[in-house]
Amino acid sequence: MAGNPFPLDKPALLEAYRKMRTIREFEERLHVDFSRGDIPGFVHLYAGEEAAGVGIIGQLGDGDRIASTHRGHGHCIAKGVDPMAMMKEIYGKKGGSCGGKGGSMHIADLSKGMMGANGILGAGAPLACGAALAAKYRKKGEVAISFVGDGASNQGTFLESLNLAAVWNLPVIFVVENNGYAESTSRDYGVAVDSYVDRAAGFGLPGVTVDGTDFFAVHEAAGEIIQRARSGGGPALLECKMVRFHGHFEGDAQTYRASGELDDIRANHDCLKKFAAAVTGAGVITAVELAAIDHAVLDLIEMAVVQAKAAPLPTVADLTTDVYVSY
Ligand SMILES: Cc1ncc(C[n+]2csc(CCOP(=O)(O)OP(=O)(O)O)c2C)c(N)n1
Ligand SMILES: [Mg+2]
Repeated sequence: MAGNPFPLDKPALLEAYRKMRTIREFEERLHVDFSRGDIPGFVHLYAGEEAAGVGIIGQLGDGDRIASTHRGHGHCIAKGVDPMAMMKEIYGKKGGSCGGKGGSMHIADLSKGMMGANGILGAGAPLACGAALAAKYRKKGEVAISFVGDGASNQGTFLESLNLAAVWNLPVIFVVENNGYAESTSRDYGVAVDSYVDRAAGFGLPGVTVDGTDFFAVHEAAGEIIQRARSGGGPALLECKMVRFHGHFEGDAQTYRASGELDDIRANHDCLKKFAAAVTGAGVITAVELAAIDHAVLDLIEMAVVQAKAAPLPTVADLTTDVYVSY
C-alpha cells in the first residue's frame, strides 16, 4: 500500500468517514420520513455540511463542550451523542436524548459535552463563553466551541460574545458555518463584510476561513486554533464556507435558489465524495472498505427508525420531570 499522506492514521480516517456518513444517512432518512408526516415539529437538516462538524469536533474530547444551533444533528453525532436516542428524540418518544420532550432543536447530552441544539439564533455563543470560563478555572486545557450560522452571526449575542471572549482571553472558538443563506436570504445581502476574518479582527480575535467541504482543510485549521486555545492562546474565529443540500427547513420549496444550484452542489461540492476520492486516490482506504461502512450505517439508521417508531410517547406525568436540576 502507498504511504499515508494524511495527518490521521487509517483507523481515524475510517472513523471520520463513518461519522460523516452517519450524519448524511441520518439526515437523508429524516428528509424522507418527515415528508411522510411521521415526524412532529420542525426539522433543519445538516446534510452537505458534515466535513465541518466532523473535522472540528474530531479534535475534541468529552471534556470539551460545544454549543450548537437549530441545525444541530450533525454536531450531536460528531460529538458522540447516540443516534438511536437522537432518533427517538426527534420522533418525540420516551428514551430520546431528552426524554422525547425536546425534539430536533433541543437535543443535548451533557455527558458528551454537547450543551444543546438551540432554536434561538446566536444563543449558543454566550453559553460557550460560560463553558470556556469554567474550563479556564479548571485548568485542564479544555475548550468550548460555539457554532453559529452566517445569518446568526449578525446577532448581538454573538458579537458581544466575541468581545467578551477576547477581553477575558477565553479558550473558546467561534465557528461560523457559512452556507450562503439565512432561511431564504443570501449571505451577501445580510452581511456587509466579505470576510469573517475582518469581523473577528474588529474584536481583537484571529480569524481563519476554510473550505468547509474539505474535511482535511477544516481539520487542520481547527486543530491549530483549538491547540492554541488549549494552551492559553485565547479565542479565535473559524469560518467554514459550505453548502446545505436541503431547504432551510423540511418543506422549504427553495424557490430562492438559482436554477441548477442544487444539482451543482450535489455534484461538485459534496464533502463525502471529496473525502472518499482523496483517501481512495491516495491508496490508503479502498472503495470496498468505504462501502462496508455505508452498509453498516444504513442498517444502524434503519434500526434507529424502527426503534423510534415502536417507542412509547412521553406521558402526562413526564411533563413535570426534568424541569429543575437537583444538586
Ligand atoms: C433570535 C432569532 N431570530 C430569528 C429566528 C428565526 N430563524 C430561524 S433559523 C433562521 C436563519 C438562520 O440562518 P443561519 O444562521 O445562516 O443558519 P442556517 O439555517 O443557514 O444553518 C432564522 C432567521 C430565530 N430562530 N431566532
Ligand atoms: Mg446560513
